Amino acid sequence: MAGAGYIEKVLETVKKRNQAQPEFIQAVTEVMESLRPVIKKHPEFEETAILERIVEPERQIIFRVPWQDDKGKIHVNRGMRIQFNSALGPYKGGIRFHPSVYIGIIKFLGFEQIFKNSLTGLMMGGGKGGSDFDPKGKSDSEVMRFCQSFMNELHRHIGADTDVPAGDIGVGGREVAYMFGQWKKLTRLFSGVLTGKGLDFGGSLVRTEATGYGAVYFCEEMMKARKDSLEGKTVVASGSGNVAIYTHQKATQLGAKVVAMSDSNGFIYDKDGINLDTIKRLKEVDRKRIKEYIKEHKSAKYTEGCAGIWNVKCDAAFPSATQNELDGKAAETLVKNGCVAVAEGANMPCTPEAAEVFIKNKVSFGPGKAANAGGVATSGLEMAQNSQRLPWSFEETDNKLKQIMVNIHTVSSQAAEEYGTPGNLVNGANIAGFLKVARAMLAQGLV
Ligand code: NDP
Ligand code: 2IT
Repeated sequence: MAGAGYIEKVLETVKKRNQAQPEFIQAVTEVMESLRPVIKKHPEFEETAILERIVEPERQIIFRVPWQDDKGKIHVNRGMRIQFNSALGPYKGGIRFHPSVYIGIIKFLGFEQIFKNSLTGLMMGGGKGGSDFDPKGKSDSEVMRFCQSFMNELHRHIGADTDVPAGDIGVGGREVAYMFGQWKKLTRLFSGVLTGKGLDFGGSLVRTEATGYGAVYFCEEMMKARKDSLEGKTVVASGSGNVAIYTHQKATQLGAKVVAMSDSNGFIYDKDGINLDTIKRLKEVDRKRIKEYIKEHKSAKYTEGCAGIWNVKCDAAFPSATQNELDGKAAETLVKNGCVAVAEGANMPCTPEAAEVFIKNKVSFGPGKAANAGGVATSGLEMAQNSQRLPWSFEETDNKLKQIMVNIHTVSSQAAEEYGTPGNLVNGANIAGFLKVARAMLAQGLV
């Protein structure tokens, strides 16, 4: 039978080559499992070793990042950029600063990014970067010096038509701006080399809101498919960073009530709905812990430990913090409590066991590479505006974002159906994202 044993062979090599990188193996395994019917239908992908090629990054760059703290003490962090796949366009993907970063995390993120970027319909390849630098508790000057040192090496490898980084965990507008300043100084170029820039120097309206808004637009499409909507629904969104904050904002605009949010220390529950102005001030301006919220809102309760958030009863859940934050047991609790939709705002926040529980119980489940594609999609729109040297209005950009999210839901649903698992958006997103990349790789020859 065409394809028999091919997936197993590829997975075996991936496991052997990438030992001690469980997140990368997890992400690859999920995609490969989805691709079984595709490989059967398209023997040309096996003949041209598309899978062997797609799981191997085109290039991996690892570098030293030395920097001095405010007291003059020298620190050395590790920086990296994985340029995973350029079949569809320049490498594109965020940069993560978090102490847990190592090559396996950046590789899993870069791999996911290939298919996510393909789903947006824009011309973007897949990449990701980061460092084990911890921005928590650092002064602005320390963060600036770190970003400058990081760019001292990274600038050799990126460019508006080569590789275009953006933000991710620990990297927001402040860090992108510092990196952009250093890029400009080193290269004497003012170009769209990074996205998520400030609005005064080439950033796009809606990029700040885009991932959260996009996740909610995607969830609304899943609700529509169930002949329902988010209006009047109770929502839980984990995390309290960029994605969670703008998920809250859009879900609330659509008539839902967000009752729980978290950070890595614990979660807050407010039955009246969490006040977003307070969260934005605490998190975006003061950079404080979420437990401070209860000092200002007596109706709210704080619980130590972030995993407990999934015990909060809700109709829709948006895991928007980090990988593997929602396991099989948490998924069962959500199902028992009546949750009907889960949209992954974060990358791979649900374990494979959790995803299985949702799919088995007919919970509408939007995998990250589909549900959180709004961020990178709007980065793609920022690149388009930079090329045109023209800014677009909020409304125009938001409408394009919404259209892209609706389209991702449509093509993922169609692929799921066409390849034999109707309603399974994990399979659908993996297949629809893969097919475009695979066709492009095939057409471009053995490179
Ligand atoms: P932020 O840095 O703005 O916020 C991250 C949030 O998640 C914080 O509340 C943080 O809490 C929490 N968090 C981080 N690590 C952990 C952990 N190990 N355990 C528990 N909580 C944790 O990042 P973003 O909001 O930008 O990113 C969140 C997720 O969304 C990530 O998975 C990212 O890859 C994904 N994503 C982001 C996009 C974007 O455009 N920004 C686009 C698509 C996906 P604390 O402050 O305590 O660390
Ligand atoms: O995971 C992601 O898609 C992001 N962090 C956003 C990447 C981007 O280039 O905007």
